[in-house]
Amino acid sequence: MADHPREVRAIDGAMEACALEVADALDRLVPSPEGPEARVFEAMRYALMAGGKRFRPFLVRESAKLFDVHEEAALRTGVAVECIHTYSLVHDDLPCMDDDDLRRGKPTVHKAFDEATAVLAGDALQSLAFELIADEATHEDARVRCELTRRLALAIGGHGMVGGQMIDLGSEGQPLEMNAITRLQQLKTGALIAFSCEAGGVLGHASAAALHALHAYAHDMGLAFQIADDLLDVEGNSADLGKTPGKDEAAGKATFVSILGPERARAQAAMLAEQAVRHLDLFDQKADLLREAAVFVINRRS
Ligand code: GRG
Repeated sequence: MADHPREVRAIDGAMEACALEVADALDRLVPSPEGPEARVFEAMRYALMAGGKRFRPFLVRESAKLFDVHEEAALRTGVAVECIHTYSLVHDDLPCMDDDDLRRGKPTVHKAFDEATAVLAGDALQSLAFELIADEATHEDARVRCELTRRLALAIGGHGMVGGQMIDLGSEGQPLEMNAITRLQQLKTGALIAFSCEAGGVLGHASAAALHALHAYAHDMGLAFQIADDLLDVEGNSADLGKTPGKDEAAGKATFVSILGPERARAQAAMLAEQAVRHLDLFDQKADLLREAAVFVINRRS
């Protein structure tokens, strides 16, 4: 897929605006450190406020726009997803998992605080996400809040993100095949990306056909995102990435790039991005930023 500089600039601006809104909302919705338990909130805020692209809240916001969802509903749901994503990064960086010192350009939470605090901060970020989604301020319809809760729990549990992480931890030094890597990545990173894309539809009482289209879009775009991540791990630098590159190879992990090689991996990511865009055909121009997001994920540098 061709890279259109003008369109990429459009999404860059939209993502920047979204990231600022998310930062404000995080500041408003995440409790301030107070009392004897203050340290866990300090660690949560440290991890959340370290930046990041806020790509998942952006997906919630753009999918919600398709169904004219109230902005605050989308923002609160996006903040919940960012809390889950940040919890997964905090736990993934722990010595018992990926053992990383750098995340989003800053010392990881267990380095800046300590391991026990990092575990607890991740746990509390997960709880906070569900607290936000279950709150009436997110949506007046309790069935919508239940459906979001159910879908989020599925996306991040043993048959979702945690399951993917389990397979990943067990696969170091194992010669995984394409199908196995695809499933691992669909669970580890794809499921939360899919939740983010579908959440706007759930908030907006979307039809089954619209939800199906968003799921198909997220499936292909999520895999393209992961292939780009694998390429960045090989070709990126820690200044752009804000994390240590080369970890997959050092850990002997099979990735899309180790199996396909960089050129075929790049071609596969471009094919998936084009396919993702086609799944949005039933939506009008309101889906244009989602269309651009599929191109953004394969051209990103961090
Ligand atoms: C510990 C339960 C548990 C799960 C961890 C998602 C995950 C599972 C680990 C993260 C490891 C990793 C680097 C995966 C690659 C894809 C990914 C999630 C990249 C980081 O997401 P970005 O690029 O990061 O959206 P920012 O910092 O921009 O938010």
